[in-house]
Amino acid sequence: MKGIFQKSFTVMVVLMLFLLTACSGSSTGDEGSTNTDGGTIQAKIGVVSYLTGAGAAYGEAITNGLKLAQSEINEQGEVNIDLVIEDSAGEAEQALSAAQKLMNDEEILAIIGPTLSTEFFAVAPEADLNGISIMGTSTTAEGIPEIGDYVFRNSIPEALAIPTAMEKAVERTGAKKVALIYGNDDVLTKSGFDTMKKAAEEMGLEIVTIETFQKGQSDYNAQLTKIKNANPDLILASALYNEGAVIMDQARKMGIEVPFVGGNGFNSPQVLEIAGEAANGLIVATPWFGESEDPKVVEFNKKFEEAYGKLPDQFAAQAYDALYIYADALKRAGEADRELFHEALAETKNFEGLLGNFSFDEIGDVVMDVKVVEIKDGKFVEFQ
Ligand code: 1QQ
Repeated sequence: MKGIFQKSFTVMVVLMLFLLTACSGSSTGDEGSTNTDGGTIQAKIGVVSYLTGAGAAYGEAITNGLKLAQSEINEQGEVNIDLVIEDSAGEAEQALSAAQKLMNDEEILAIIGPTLSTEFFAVAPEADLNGISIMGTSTTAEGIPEIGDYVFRNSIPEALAIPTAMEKAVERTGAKKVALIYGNDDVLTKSGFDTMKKAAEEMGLEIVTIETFQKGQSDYNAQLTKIKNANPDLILASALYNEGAVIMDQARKMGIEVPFVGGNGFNSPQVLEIAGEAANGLIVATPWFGESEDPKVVEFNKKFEEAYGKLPDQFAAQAYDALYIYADALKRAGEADRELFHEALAETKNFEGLLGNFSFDEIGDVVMDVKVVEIKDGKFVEFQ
């Protein structure tokens, strides 16, 4: 009698435990998974962003774009995304330790960021080894998606953007002689320079001088004097905004009037903020044009301004699209599982975002159109 009672008691306990687990819907040990709640797929996404330091405006725009997308996506109800945001301060080492913390948390499904290519090259190989998808929303240096299968980006590579801007600039100005200036201690600014030099050579332009600088430099007199004396028709500058804007300001003060062609680092309203009038004559390529009449862009501008008190820039728009791309992959994956998510993400094709039609190519790089814009009368306008 006692035996039967004990047996049925054990069966009852096992049954109750089973029911409890089934009802809570929690999955134990399943990487990247969290609860599915009434049909909504719950997922935690880790974000590593440049939130403090000289280039913090990049990270601020990115995280604001992500948060706006998050609130809309969660409101739609099919998926519910929790963002776990870590600051990298624009430093590769800090980015790596922040990313390691995220990767070691089994509830983190995938990662967005870090912001700079310099940081991304430290983090992405580790993410790839750990089998966790990572996507750069602002990283444009050569070689990023090639890091591995789990590595993606939705930002336009410099190798595509810079030659497009250079061609337009040369076509309009008839430039024949160019001067180059670049930061030689940053992966992106170095990569942008390599692209500029190669494109200049291919276009048959004469390179009259090549100048370098370092992060945080404040005086560019030596470099700009050489550039002025070499008398170029166009200056090709590969810099992040905080150095790039100061270079333009000092160049104009020295009487250098020729246009600048910049890389992705210049795609920020911070250039105008810092350089003011001196930023006129900057030409850059970008997938984003804030003045577009596309209703999606108009709506995004409105919501962003309401939420953050200023208009979005390219970095905010790319981050916003990135979270929607993740949400779309998550829906197709059907559950917050790192492996299923990775497979679905890699298959992203013809996603219609703020930045137009978007697909990944076979290595996780972008397939999309770029526009050329210039700063004229203190404003980014379409290049004519
Ligand atoms: C990179 C970039 C920067 C401008 C991002 C802020 O393009 O580091 O790749």
